[in-house]
Amino acid sequence: MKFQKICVVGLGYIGLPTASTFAAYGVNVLGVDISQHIIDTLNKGEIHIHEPGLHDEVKKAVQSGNFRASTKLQEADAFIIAVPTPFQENKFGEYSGVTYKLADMRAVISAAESIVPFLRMGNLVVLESTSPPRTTMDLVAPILARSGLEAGRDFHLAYSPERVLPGQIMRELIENARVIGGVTPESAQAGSDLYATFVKGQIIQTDATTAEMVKLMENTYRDVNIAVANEFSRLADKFGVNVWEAISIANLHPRVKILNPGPGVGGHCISVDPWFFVESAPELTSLIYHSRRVNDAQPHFVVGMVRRALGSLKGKKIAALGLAYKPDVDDLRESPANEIVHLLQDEGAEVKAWEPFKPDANLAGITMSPSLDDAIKDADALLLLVNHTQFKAFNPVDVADQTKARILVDTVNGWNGEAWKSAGFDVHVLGVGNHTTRNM
Ligand code: SAJ
Repeated sequence: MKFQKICVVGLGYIGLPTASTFAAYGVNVLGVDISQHIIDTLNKGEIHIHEPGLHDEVKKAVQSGNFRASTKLQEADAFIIAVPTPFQENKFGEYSGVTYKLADMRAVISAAESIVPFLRMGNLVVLESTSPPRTTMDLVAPILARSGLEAGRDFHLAYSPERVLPGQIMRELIENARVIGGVTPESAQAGSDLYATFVKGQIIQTDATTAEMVKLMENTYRDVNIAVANEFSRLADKFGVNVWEAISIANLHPRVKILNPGPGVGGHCISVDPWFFVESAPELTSLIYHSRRVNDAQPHFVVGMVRRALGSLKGKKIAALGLAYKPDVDDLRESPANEIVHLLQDEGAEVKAWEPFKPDANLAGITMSPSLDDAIKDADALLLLVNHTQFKAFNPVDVADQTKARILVDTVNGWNGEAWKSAGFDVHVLGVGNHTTRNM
């Protein structure tokens, strides 16, 4: 199938890179979003989100005439839905005494509804938004049927999840393997034809519900594995063991690959997607549910560490270093560091946060420092929350000169503890128990 013109509905972290990449490969792309501000920004060749390489791509796409943004759809050969699927704010599910979060599918519903008037025989519609299993078949197909056309008979319908890593989206979009789940084999083929425009990785065709499950399985697998690493960190703490050493030894086993413990799991994917399984089948997802709970509780474990290092937190000055949800990104959404700052403040600590990727972030209830200097000057303790590459280059002796703090709490094993000890710091690393019981 040939695609001369496509509409991408939703111009966020996934929709915009996808739209601009299609444009770069010669497809005429109409990007659609409900925000007039986003539309105006993009049509000027500017962007509203940070992702390495994206600005250049969008600028070129606009200049070439291949990309235009609008709040209104038009007829096209294919429509891609790439809108957010967050949680519902005020509604929860309940099963056997367990409360779980519910997906808010309103953006997918209205995106599908907006396509109905423009849908024609032979078109292709692709849902990319991460969604609970069966969304394509049971939610999207019936909405599109309001056009009088039937999915799989009159037009093609497929689910194709994005699987790109924030920070490397532009490269991974092209290089990663791509799964396309069709409501029929012909729909899967049409989806493959579309993404073959730029995807260099393998394109795998399957049915829509399998593709939905694949996406959720990938992120759930990671969440469950981080949960076990986090639980190991608590056990190591209890038994006077260094979890980082123990993990590196265990990982020498040819069939073991334990992930890193840390202050918790953040971002808009891994901490969200497993709930879509729980919501769809609470009676079958005890492990997934409990892993989520373990990871969500990790910020409390960190606060316990800080309390152990500092005693009562009341009036204590803490410099929180790094607020992003993971290393080397500027995305502060759903960040465990953010939650930890709030929990410390709830116990009376005075926290100054420094995030080099967004020094002037405006976060409710958090005091941001404009510089490292300002954050650490009067601190009683330094709290390392994210393993940014630039933090690793810090010289402990220089830092010691700039702060009156002599306590360091490292939640990511980012710094060489011995060097910081030599510079006069009392060092507490997450998952490193007190070795007084060690027998060698
Ligand atoms: N984390 C740990 N320990 C680890 C690895 C990660 O605590 O060993 C934490 C990170 O610090 C962060 C969170 O987990 O807070 C998530 O980070 P991540 O790098 O694991 O993943 P995301 O959320 O940035 O991107 C994930 C990716 N999925 C997988 O690796 C299976 C990406 O490929 C997906 O496209 C993306 O979710 C998505 O959009 O779904």
